[in-house]
Amino acid sequence: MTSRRRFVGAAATLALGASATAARRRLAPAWADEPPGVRTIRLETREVLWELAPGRTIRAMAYNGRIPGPEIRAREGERLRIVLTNALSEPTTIHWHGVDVPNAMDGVPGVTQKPVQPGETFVYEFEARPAGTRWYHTHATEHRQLDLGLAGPFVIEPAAPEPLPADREVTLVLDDWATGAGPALPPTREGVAGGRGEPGGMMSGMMGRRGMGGMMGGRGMGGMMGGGRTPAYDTMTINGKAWPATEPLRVRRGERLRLRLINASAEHTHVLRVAGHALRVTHADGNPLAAPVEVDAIPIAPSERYDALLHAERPGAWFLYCTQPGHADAGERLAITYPGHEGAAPAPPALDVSGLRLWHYGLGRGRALPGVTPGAARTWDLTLGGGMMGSDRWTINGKVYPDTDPLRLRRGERARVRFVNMSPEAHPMHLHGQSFAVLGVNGARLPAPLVKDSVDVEAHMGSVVVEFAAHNLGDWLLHCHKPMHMEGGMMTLVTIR
Ligand SMILES: [Cu+2]
Repeated sequence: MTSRRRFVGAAATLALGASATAARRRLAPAWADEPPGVRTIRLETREVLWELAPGRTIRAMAYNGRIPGPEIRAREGERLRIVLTNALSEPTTIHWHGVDVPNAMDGVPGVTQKPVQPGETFVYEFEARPAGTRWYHTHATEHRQLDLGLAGPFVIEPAAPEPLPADREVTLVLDDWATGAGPALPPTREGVAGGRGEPGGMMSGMMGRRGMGGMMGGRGMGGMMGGGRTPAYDTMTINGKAWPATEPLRVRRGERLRLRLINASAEHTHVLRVAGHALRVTHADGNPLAAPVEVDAIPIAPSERYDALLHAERPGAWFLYCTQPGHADAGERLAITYPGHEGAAPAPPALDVSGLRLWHYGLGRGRALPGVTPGAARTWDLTLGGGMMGSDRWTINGKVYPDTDPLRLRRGERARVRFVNMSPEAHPMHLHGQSFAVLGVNGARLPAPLVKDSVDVEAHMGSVVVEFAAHNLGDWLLHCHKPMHMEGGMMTLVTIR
């Protein structure tokens, strides 16, 4: 954009002989009020009719008419001014997930800003950092607006070149939908991202869920399940489309692709696999690992991101798909084709993951987290609870937001948070404003801390220990990223003064 603006400005001056400023104002009024060194991006929220797949069109909410919203690409440190115009008939805000924005730009209604009312405009301005696969999404009546499509990818390119370059990048946003048009998929209750230390433990959890799926079969009124408010999710999409409407990925032999995987789902963990190919995980939540980790499939909890390298070295036609029960059939697959195999039908997705190498937190070695200096850390124990007997009440230390106790920190202090999950569902816990290092999972210390901003705490006494340096001033939300759980109370504040 910057170079294009310069070019347009220069061309106009040559052609018209007018002052560059006047020419620029006439050609592109939006740029006229743009301070030097700032790039302006415009996002408009509005209701749309969105075709998930042929014959399955729904009333949804979109940024700039697209689901997911347009990919924002920025250079690390670049100053962005993002102008949000709300053309919905209800208030909204945008949260910049994984970006260390100033507190007033964080997009949390009632905490960092007033909700943006219908017809209003709000200007977000911040420096894009840290580098990595980030995303943006609504933070207002999130259960409804996130479910209806208000999310998009946000890629911050590092100032230094990536140590493992790729020939091409492909961003894939995974999402779950409750359209009321199909049988309900089994819920992802227990969580698989942490891995329970052993793939075997994880598998038994998955078998358990498959059993639950049968019990949860029918769909209730208005696409909602009978017990509680969890919608009956029936459609899974990749970049806003369900198979067979997903866009095929055409690759050449020898090509190296960087897949940027973003789970924008409200409820479901996805286990992503490319048939016939290994995946090399290079980044967790956008943050680089010290070395890539080769796996066969990657569990991704809601709000998590993984970057993975795919080396195209097996000509044919293959599915990229989710191995979770029902997901691939509900739309979560796309065809990967090599030249000469464009019309070929890939083998049906194999859902059995026994014997496969599955990513889990214990496999990744993160790099040092900037700002985390040695020294004593204050520790908070947060017990995640609620959800008993189908209740919609989700708690931290027995309390429901806004009655939860804030974690009060001074800038520069180090905080250690120990999550223990006493509830029957997994909770992907997300901290705003700064990333944390994951030190331990389910009682085992990780070989090296993994830097993330969301971490899945597995159900039934799963635990996670994280640590961060309080460096970003303000009031930051720490919450479960399943919107029904956050709206049910599983939120607290981290205040940094
Ligand atoms: Cu939760």
